[in-house]
Amino acid sequence: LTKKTYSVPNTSCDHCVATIERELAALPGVDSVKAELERKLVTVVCDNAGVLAEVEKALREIGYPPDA
Ligand SMILES: [Cu+2]
Repeated sequence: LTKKTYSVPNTSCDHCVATIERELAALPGVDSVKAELERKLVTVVCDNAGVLAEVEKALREIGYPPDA
C-alpha cells in the first residue's frame, strides 16, 4: 500500500470534505481517504503509486487541485 498526504487549499467547509472523500473513494485502487478541514489536508491510502496519478487528476477535475 502507498500513503500520501496532499495539501488542498480549496478545502473550505464540510461539504468540500464530503465531496473530496466521496469522489476519491470511488476511484479504483483507492483504499481509504481522509480529508481534514482545519489543516486542509487530504490523506489517501491506495494500492500503488500509479493510483496517485489518478487521485491527483480527480482532485483537479473536481476543483480541489493539490499543492503538492
Ligand atoms: Cu466546501
